[in-house]
Amino acid sequence: MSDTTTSSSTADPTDVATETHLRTCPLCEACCGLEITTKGDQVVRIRGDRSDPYSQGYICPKGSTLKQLHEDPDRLTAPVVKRDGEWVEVSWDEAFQEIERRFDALVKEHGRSSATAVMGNPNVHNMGGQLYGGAFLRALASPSLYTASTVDQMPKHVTAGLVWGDADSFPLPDVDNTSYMLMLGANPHASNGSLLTLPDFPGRLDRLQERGGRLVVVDPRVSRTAERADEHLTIRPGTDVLWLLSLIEVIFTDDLVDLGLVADHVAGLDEVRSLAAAYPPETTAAATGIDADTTRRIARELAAAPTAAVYGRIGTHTVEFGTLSSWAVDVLNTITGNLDKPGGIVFGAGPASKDQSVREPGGRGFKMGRWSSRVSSAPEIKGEFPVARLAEEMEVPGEGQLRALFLLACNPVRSFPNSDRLDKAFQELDLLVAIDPYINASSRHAHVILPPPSALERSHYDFAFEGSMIRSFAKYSPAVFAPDGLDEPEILARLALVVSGMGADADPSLAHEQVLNALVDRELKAEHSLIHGRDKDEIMETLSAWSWAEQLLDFRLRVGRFGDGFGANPEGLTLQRLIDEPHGIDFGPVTRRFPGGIRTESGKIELAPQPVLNDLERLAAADFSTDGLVLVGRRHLRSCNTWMHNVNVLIKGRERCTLQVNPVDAESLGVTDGGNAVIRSRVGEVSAPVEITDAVMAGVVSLPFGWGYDEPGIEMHTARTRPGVNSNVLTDDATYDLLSGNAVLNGIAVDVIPA
Ligand SMILES: Nc1nc2c(c(=O)[nH]1)N[C@H]1C(S)=C(S)[C@@H](COP(=O)(O)OP(=O)(O)OC[C@H]3O[C@@H](n4cnc5c(=O)[nH]c(N)nc54)[C@H](O)[C@@H]3O)O[C@H]1N2
Ligand SMILES: Nc1nc2c(c(=O)[nH]1)N[C@H]1C(S)=C(S)[C@@H](COP(=O)(O)OP(=O)(O)OC[C@H]3O[C@@H](n4cnc5c(=O)[nH]c(N)nc54)[C@H](O)[C@@H]3O)O[C@H]1N2
Ligand code: SF4
Ligand SMILES: [Mo]
Repeated sequence: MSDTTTSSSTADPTDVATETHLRTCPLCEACCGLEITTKGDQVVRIRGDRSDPYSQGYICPKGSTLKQLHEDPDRLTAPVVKRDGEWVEVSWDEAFQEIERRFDALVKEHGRSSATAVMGNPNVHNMGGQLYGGAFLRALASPSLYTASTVDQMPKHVTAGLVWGDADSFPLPDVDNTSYMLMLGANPHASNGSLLTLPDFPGRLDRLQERGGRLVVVDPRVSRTAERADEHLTIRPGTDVLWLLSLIEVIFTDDLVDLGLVADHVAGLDEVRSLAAAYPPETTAAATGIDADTTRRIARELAAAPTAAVYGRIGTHTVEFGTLSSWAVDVLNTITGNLDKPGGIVFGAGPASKDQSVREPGGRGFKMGRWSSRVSSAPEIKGEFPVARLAEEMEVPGEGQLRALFLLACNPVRSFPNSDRLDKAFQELDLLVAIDPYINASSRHAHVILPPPSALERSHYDFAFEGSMIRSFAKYSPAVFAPDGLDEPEILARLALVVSGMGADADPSLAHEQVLNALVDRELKAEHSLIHGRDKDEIMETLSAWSWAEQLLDFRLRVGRFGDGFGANPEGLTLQRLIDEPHGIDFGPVTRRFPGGIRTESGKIELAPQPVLNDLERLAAADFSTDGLVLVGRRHLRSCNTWMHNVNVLIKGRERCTLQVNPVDAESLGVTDGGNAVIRSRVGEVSAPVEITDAVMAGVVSLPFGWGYDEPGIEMHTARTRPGVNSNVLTDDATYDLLSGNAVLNGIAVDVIPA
């Protein structure tokens, strides 16, 4: 079902036709449109698709490396099983049989609570994880679950859940239309954005400035984004919450509160006023390093701007009070009249999703802590436990001790805090299964590795990110090449059958049918559905021509907000229509979400939810004394978390895994530019080359995240030539953001000494 425009090439004597394939880059949240030229089974060229209405030709240096990733000799193309310490390539049947043998024995002896799943970032970038991950989890029936959300955005889920009752509706700054953007702890010039799908985010910031808008960046480092901003404020890591509370305080004290379009739907304003009163700018300046006059001025600018958007990301979330920071951002957007407003904060309206705004306000609200973890009693949030509590669940004996882990696109030994501790615990497991293309720091400890096909060998739709776009946009990417192995949906389906006890030889379409039937049944029953009460057989018959993932996609598009409702709206969206418009379809800017989309029990936007009030007491008791060095991370445009350093074009050139040290600190520490330094935290130490630079504020050092490829057993040979060091040896799992379970990855107390 591949859409290709074929043209015969006159220049080439070999007479193999060149083909052009249009698809979305699945590597980061920007979701850029790509134009891929192939000749036979070779990729000739990858460039930005200028006719993609959302990304308009933008591409970063990673986008074209889908070719190198596809061709990487280290990428596994068949399952491997470890026998007597050696990797042996096996058939898919043998791989699933091996898992079945080990898993059944384990469950018989220790029960289902001895196994869990750990899901990593790439799951949100592929249809396998998005559509069949849930089926696997249900089949696994483990009382626990760990995902990369608790090293990332869980604070934003929690506040979205508490404030407007929908944990998966992220507030999106309308960058294309705003006149003032206050950005904290994000560096889209490197990351291309997160919880905000905005291809060419840097270019869009330029245009914001060109049309007279103002960009203010708050970051302990002079990131590339900070450098280009109209104003950059350096802040002591981990103190954003204090500064944001001061902004709120000024807006109340100066009587600048304006609730704008949501004025009739806000509760808790008086509570916010009284609790912010404890944080006038003078009281937070010493901790944050931002003087009171500047804070007052920014608060007034924010309130006065015709449209404004406050945006906080990794740097504000992966800290001890990440959820309070996230909440304070939501409060600021609300009390400056920018919530649910064009040019302010908008909400996604993905074509495969429902229109929330047409319902009455109110809902079941957001519940957390419905159960807790075994060792530390950490509350579940969105069904998950904090990854910072994973190691202890493997280490501490007793009923429910974790003995089996399924790593679904996750590399915890590089991406989770205190990773050396995890590394040791992984070696004690009775069963470790990794769905991963590489033998890396985590999967080297696996008993079985199941490799997914390359990104070019799979079809793609951005279920996760269509809702983070400021326009409603849909695009389908058929596979460029046929998979050389099992597609990820089928890997997950077969794994689901194995762990459900149906066996390695069961027909995987059983798992798919379960997913499809559940989806269709739910929709047929739903009162507001376009297909409420329709004949199921007719619907199933219509879908049957497609492949598995396409059946689910076609269904969701057709019952979604622009869908054809299986004939109810003949002009509406179907998968076939998307295939016929391979650059993607732009349905225009997102429209207002509230009040219909408010899903709290009260039907109000709850600015002062009880869990936040409780956590503010924890904040009041916290120690923000400023002595000692702290470590923050950073990303580079040519990286992608913990796995893309095996692409030579992305790692060549200047050494990038350096410890950045401010000249003032370098002097007192006695470290030299280019020399090595030992960086030591409570939990571990690493040694890295020093880069002396004004790009970090005094008192702060920075080491990038995602490196460390030189340990035994890691089979990533290009990465090994520039291995770098793993910054998560230093991050501490003892402290975490209690309200969301999120790990603390920034603001780590460290000592630095010359090596
Ligand atoms: N110190 C520090 N730690 C951090 C962060 C930080 O800023 N600082 N950032 C955190 C954040 S935001 C995140 S999201 C996490 C990311 O960390 P992880 O969730 O571990 O995700 P990745 O490193 O992107 O990839 C994980 C694994 O997926 C594999 N993979 C790649 N593509 C596919 C695929 O299509 N299918 C499958 N099955 N596997 C695939 C890769 O080989 C890799 O082994 O790290 C977190 N850790
Ligand atoms: N090239 C590339 N792109 C990526 C990724 C990648 O690894 N490489 N990863 C993807 C993923 S999974 C994610 S989640 C996104 C993340 O995207 P972003 O949220 O933009 O993350 P970073 O680029 O790490 O930028 C975080 C910034 O926070 C700053 N910071 C650290 N501590 C604090 C603090 O306490 N307060 C404040 N105000 N700032 C602080 C850091 O100096 C850094 O500049 O990027 C995605 N895109
Ligand atoms: S910014 Fe780069 S990695 Fe991200 S989607 Fe676009 S091309 Fe791919
Ligand atoms: Mo992330």
